[in-house]
Amino acid sequence: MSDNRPILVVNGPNLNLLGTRQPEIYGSTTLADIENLCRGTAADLGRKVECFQSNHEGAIIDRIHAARGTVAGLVMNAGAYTHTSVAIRDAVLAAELPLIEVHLSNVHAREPFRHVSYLADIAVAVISGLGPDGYVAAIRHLVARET
Ligand code: CA2
Repeated sequence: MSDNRPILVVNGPNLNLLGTRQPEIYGSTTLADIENLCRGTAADLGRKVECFQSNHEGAIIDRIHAARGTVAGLVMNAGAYTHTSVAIRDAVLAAELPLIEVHLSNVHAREPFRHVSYLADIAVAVISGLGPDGYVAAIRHLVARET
């Protein structure tokens, strides 16, 4: 059955800097561009997104807690916290939300510490290396799997 609740899009630390530095890795798209892309993708499917970005682990955890029962799913680029945070993993488990883990870059083509994810095994899917298209695919998939 289809779900009318919004999809939560969370971006973690330093992703507010997108489009300003390291374009060779992360491209020239800004966070605002990505959030607008997510809004447009959801709108095409008759849905809404709620977008949240924070550089603070606790703030991300609080936002995930608040999402329990109120959103249909979670698209999250937890940035570097992906590779370190048991606490964010535990928050996703506690919130009981379907998660798609997204990364702009292909983390498996980068340093070994980026190959570790505390989220991948509790995610529906991991999308890494598709740039902003990864967010689009994640939203589409979360909506498609409801039916
Ligand atoms: O590829 C991704 O999306 C990452 O989640 C981005 C994180 C990185 O720690 C992960 O390993 C992979 C870092 C985001 C930093 O974003 C910046 C953007 C512009 C300038 C500087 C950093």
